[in-house]
Amino acid sequence: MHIHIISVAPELLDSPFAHSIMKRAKEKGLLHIHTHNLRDWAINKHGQIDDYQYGGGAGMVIMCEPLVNAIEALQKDHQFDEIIYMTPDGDTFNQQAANQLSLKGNILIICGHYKGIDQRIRDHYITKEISIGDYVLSGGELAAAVVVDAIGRLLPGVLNDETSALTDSFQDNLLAPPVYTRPADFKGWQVPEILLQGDPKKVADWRFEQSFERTKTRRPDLLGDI
Ligand code: 6GU
Repeated sequence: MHIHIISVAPELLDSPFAHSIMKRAKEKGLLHIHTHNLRDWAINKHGQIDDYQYGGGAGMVIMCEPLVNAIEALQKDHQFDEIIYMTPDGDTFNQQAANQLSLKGNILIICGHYKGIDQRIRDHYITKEISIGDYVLSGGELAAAVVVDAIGRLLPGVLNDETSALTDSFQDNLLAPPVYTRPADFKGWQVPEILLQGDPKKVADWRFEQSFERTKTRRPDLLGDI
């Protein structure tokens, strides 16, 4: 899968993909991340990409011209399945959205900054608008990193244990059950006996019960969807 990201601060996107599972996904050739600096399409030699908003008010707005030039330059070489704008007023991201995006081959993500991007770009180029939650970040980069991570780990072959993404919290609208590792007794705190006995059916039933109870107390809203 190829993910292109247009940003005014592409350095923010280096570290999130340089470690652990995302690093492995890239090394295996399963995930290709291409970052682009919007400033490369600035409208003048001062590097201008934003301007005051019509109607007045604080905060700069990213201009149409540099962003359209950036998008169209990339479109010459790539056929994007989605052009996504990261914005706090977008659709709230969740596991289902991650699952759907993980099936695409080529996506372009645009990170906003300041007051955002000119509405005409949203009207004419953007196919999906995503927020990662009800709070405001200073730019779309960290949100884009969250989305790319959530998508990247779903790509076939990225996780070592092919089944492990399926048992994540949210994948079946249930939170994940508690997990334990050695020792079985730590300071007198015991691992539940059923996990030590090794009866797979009993373990599966116990995990489902724990998931269900956890979801009921912590996130009853999720159970409404079952
Ligand atoms: Cl996608 N962008 C910004 N700037 N803030 C956010 C967000 C996105 N999602 C939640 N807050």
